[in-house]
Amino acid sequence: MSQSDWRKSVVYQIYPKSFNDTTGNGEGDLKGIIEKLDYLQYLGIDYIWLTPVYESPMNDNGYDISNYYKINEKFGTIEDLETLVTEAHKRNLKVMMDIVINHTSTEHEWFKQAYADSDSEFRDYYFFKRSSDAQPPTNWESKFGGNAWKYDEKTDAYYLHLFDVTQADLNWDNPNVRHALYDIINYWIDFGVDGFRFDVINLISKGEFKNSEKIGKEFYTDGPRVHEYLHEMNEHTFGGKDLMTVGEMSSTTIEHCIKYTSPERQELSSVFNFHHLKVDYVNGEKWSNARLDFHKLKDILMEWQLGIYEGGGWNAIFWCNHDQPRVVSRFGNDSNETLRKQSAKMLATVLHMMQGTPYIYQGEEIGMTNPGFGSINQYRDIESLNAFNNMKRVGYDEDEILTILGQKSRDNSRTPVQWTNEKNAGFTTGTPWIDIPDNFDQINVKAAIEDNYSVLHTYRDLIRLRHEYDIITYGSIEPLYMEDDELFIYKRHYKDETWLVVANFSKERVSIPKDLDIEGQVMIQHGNISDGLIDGFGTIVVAQ
Ligand code: TEU
Repeated sequence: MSQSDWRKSVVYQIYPKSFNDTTGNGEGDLKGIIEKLDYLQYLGIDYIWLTPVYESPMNDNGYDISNYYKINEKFGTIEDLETLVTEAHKRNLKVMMDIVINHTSTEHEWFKQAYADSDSEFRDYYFFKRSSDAQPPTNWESKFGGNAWKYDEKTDAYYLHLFDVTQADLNWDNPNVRHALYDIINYWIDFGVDGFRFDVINLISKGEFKNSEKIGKEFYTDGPRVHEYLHEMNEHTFGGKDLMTVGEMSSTTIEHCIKYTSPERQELSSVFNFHHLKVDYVNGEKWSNARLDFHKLKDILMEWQLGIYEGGGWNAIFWCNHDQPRVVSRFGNDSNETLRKQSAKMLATVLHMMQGTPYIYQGEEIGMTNPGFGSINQYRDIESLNAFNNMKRVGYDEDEILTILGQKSRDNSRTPVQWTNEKNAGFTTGTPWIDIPDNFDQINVKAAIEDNYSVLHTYRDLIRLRHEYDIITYGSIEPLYMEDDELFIYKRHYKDETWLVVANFSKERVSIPKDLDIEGQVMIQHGNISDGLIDGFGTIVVAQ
């Protein structure tokens, strides 16, 4: 598949720890992925995005890397990864590695030397700063709660960690850091991977270290030299090669994302943004008990679709990943099987008919739901546990906290893939590292394959349509009836073709706008449409 083909590709994200366990230790592994490659080929996807499998103390489940050149033995061996890549390629599947280069684990050799000796050559690989008034250098906050600076008494200095205290931010202003990171990327290019997902890559350039009104974001988000650094990284590594790259952009803007992904700027191929996944935050606060703001969702998605397309950039489009709740529970309806399947198909269709590269998160293709954990003891994620303690400390009662975690926690999407209705959903013969919701007896891959009307077959249809029809990849988009309270309606235009997409985000049967012509060749339809009405969570795509 050539570089240009990546634009017609669909990416499947694997969180290895929860994908498939072949050792019985209760955690997924590389051999478990190899076992499922035929399934992924059957699904029809093109790329596999592998979240980090490098050596790591796993405080943040691998996003705290202690050795970029070694595989965490919990996942297997470098030979297992070689086999995975080889077997994937045999099935015309490409492998995209996730690489975390905004920060390292504090167990990385660079940090250990920097921390041990303030005169070390690695001291300037990180941000160690003295403070005059026994306060942290700035009032910046970690995205996992608390201050973003950790004091080291031995050298009377603080080091910066925008995430966990065991994830020390790298100093990209130091060319030795940048070139050491380019060596790592080139190692994995030579290994034979087909692309990279760059973790929080728009945070790498820190501007001034000053006190902030916005936890520090304004000083390091889309920082002053970020485009310069990305272009340099492109030139020294994947540039000009048949590799797809995607940058995870935290709190970014359309303007920056056009710059990140405009081919002539030679930075990245595509970017993730998260603005559409904050429409159920109250005043931007994730840990709040709120539901979908449908108009905000439509507005943001269409703003980004139009902005990036007209700007010549490239979106990565997605509902779910390992940091987000399950979309069918969040924006659909998982209260019964009919509503779960119908709303999952609707959500899949409305996203996959948009412009950009779609990402499917493991289990999304069968409509897996949030697990509805009833106890804090079932939670595993450092962000969730910090949030629980922080909310408890400021007086929330435990039921309210569990309701909020049940809606927003990253653990929601980290429960194991439900393969069968057998013990532990066929994920492991051991004790799963995180509980599996009871609904695996109904919601599992085996049942989905056997059910012609499953969510899975909708995803397979959508992937096939993207591969077959250029309008989905290259067409422009035209939002329609944005004022409608239940329907998400837009058109795609390409050459002399027009496709109309109508999706009902409510569970009620509602009227289709009287002046909307829905005649045409039906490309995909779920739910009954008659007498000017569309079923609850009904969807239709017609070529006109
Ligand atoms: O996530 C970036 C990030 O900000 C996430 O923490 C996410 O946006 C947030 O949890 C939503 O509330 C990346 C990785 O995807 C995430 O798993 C890592 O924990 C984080 O970076 C640090 O590497």
